[in-house]
Amino acid sequence: MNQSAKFIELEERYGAHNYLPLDVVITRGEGVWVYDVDGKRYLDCLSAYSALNQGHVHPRILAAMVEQVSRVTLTSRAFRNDQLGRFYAYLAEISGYEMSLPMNSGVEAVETALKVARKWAYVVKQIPRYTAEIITAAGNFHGRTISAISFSTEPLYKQDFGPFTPGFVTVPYGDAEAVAQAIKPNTAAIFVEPIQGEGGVIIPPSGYLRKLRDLARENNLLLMADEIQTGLGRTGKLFACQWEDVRPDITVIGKALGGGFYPISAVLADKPVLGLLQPGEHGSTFGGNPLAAAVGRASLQVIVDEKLVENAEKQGEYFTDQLAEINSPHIKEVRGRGLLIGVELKPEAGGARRFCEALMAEGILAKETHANVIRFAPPLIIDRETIDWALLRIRKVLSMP
Ligand code: IF1
Repeated sequence: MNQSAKFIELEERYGAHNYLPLDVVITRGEGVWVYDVDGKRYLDCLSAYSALNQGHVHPRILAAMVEQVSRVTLTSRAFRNDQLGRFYAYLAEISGYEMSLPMNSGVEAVETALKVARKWAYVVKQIPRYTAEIITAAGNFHGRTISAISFSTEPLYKQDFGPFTPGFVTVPYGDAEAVAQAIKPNTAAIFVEPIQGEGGVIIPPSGYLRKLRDLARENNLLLMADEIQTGLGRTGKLFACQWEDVRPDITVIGKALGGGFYPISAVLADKPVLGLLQPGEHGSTFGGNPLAAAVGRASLQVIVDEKLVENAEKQGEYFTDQLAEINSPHIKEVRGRGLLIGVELKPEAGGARRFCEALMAEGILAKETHANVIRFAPPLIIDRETIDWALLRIRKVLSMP
């Protein structure tokens, strides 16, 4: 029995079975590479769903973490700490938003943003209490809480988990006219992903976000973007909304904000929105702790100093172009923005999973999304030589029968 089998057996026996992972047991990561317990090396083309934009165990984030971890890790927000303010200030400087609110997981920041939008609707827009509606898009993924699954359109994520949270309407993604039709006097906000990651790397028609921005302005609504997966450089801009020069009223980030070291998320907005929260109305035991703040600031600094946004754009363009040139009978479409790339296979290709398994055998870790899309989203530190290394193997796998 190899080493892996033992660990897989333990997971299967004692853990809940809410995942079906590829059977690779990772024991070490460095940059774009991970190593399994049997010593085999793989290129990480998932980056923990974009939480590892800076690569595995980035030395600078590691140093910031170690420095802070031996000093003080948790104060609670009952007291102040000397890290949080510096994290806020740097986030404001690079994001262009006046304020932020730190949480831990992505979905907590989503919930926080939804609460803020509802409060804004009652206090500022003055719609009748508890009638607020938020417009969301079909095919969305915003996390796993009951409210987030309440407006999911994926049966797998919600069946047997009701009753659901009211106050959400869902319209087709990419269709600004459908959003316009759904706006009512009690609409508080429009909430979308600029590109749907889990939805299968779905890039909306150009002009979509711009139109939503205009609709929100004309109808006195908040435009809210979930940039948890698309933000922090992944698509070749700091935020994917910048591809259309759109600045949402609220942007939610997470994943790479923690550099892969620590769960850190945040809601970004200006004072007229985020400033509405009063002491005691919202909080989190761990949100904004000094360790998170130090790691978060270092994670952002790496993105800026190493020009990861620019590298994502450049390498992403090359990677996508090269994938699009692959002459495989299985490929239906290649689409991508920066280093968020989806290769959609034809229905008759037999599903993306078998290709991900074949890629794994070749030393590449990628994860299917939906049944027919292989997602390639390596760390943003990847270089051209490594992409060429991957392309050789991807071509081989896509040429199998
Ligand atoms: C899983 C998916 C990706 C997200 C967006 C909020 C969240 C996510 C746009 C919630 C999280 C993750 C969660 C993870 C797998 C992964 C995922 F396939 F499920 F949809 F990335 F594509 N908004 N996405 O992508 O953030 O609370 O998890 O920190 O649930 O298995 P979280």
